[in-house]
Amino acid sequence: MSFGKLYGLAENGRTIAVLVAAKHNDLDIELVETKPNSAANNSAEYLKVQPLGKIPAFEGSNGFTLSEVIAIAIYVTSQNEKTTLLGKTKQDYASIVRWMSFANGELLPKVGSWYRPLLGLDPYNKKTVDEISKAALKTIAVLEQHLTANTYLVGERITLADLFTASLLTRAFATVLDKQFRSENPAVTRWYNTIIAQAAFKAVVPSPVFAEEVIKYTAPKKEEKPKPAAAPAAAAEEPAPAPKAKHPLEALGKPTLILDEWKRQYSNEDTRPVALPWFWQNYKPEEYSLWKVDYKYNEELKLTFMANNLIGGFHARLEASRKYLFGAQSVYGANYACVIKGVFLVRGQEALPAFDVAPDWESYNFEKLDHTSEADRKYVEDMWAWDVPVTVDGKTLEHADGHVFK
Ligand SMILES: N[C@@H](CCC(=O)N[C@@H](CS)C(=O)NCC(=O)O)C(=O)O
Repeated sequence: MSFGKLYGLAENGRTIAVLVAAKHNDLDIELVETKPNSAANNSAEYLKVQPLGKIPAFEGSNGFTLSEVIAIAIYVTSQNEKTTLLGKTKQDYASIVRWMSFANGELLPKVGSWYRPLLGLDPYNKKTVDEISKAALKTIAVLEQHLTANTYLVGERITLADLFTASLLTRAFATVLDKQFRSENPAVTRWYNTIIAQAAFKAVVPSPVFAEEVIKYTAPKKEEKPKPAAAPAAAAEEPAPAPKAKHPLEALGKPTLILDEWKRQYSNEDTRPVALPWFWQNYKPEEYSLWKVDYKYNEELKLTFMANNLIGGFHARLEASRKYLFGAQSVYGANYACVIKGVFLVRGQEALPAFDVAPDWESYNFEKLDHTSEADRKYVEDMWAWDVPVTVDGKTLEHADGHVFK
């Protein structure tokens, strides 16, 4: 029976820490994918479990709830009366909590502030990133010094402190603790490699990523668009009161296929057996068009979670067109060999009026699909169902992650 639910994200270090601790004790915990700052974790219900709407948060099958990752990890670990992960003595236990607090309160905020702007998750400022990288390295130096004299963080065997700290460092190793860092910090590197090779760790993170070089910040691609043609002279003479900018697609009027109704079907019904047949029965080709929307610069993509962040950012920037669009875009493939593909349903017969609200629309190729073609219909379904791989240059790329714009 499941011990409880963990609200978090599979690639999130704090979530990984709890899942690894649970795995080590053979506790079955269900991960409920929860994005920070999303509507779901700002619901009154979620805030009862995590009052700040952050992740991770725990909800036991017996109704007990807990927030704060250190508390959750200790609670999960202590379910096994015989666990060795919490040390032998009171001093061991206090030292374990010391390292967990160090990792959660000192290390993660600093390495996170280093890689988050590089990943486009926080605003980028070179000077700030340079400064924080120095602070992060100074903090990791504490670990390097300790692990030069000690095999593990506490005592002579692996404890929760090791599993926890290594979990919190997974994204840092994937992005900023590069080859050069690793050669300059042999003790931390040796220790990290030992911890990630543990069965419980491997079960949660089968192939941790190691950055070759510190990832580079790439500004969103955006080309200056020519300004729309000036209004006719007569109109220009009499300045009209500033009208509330209307979306150009509003001119198309109200369609008979209500987009929200389709979005509800997609969200609430099983995709293949119910939602997709509903879609084709109700699709109005004179009101909407279907578009393949693929990323132009796949060769620049590195880690799949970074590619997925790119999709998330694009969708956030499409907000002004939410009334006119539905779509799903996904990352297919693996780290360093992935592509972004997807299909959108667009109000009207052109893609641009809906997409050019996002400054990075030019990073995507738009290809109109034909709803009467068997192959195109299958393509739409596959892109919205996320259950089949794609073939690119003769290689099969499995579905890795994605975002639905609805
Ligand atoms: N003190 C909390 C911090 C949790 C936290 O900051 N989680 C991040 C993700 S790793 C989050 O939810 N961030 C969203 C936000 O700060 O709004 C804990 O230790 O569990």
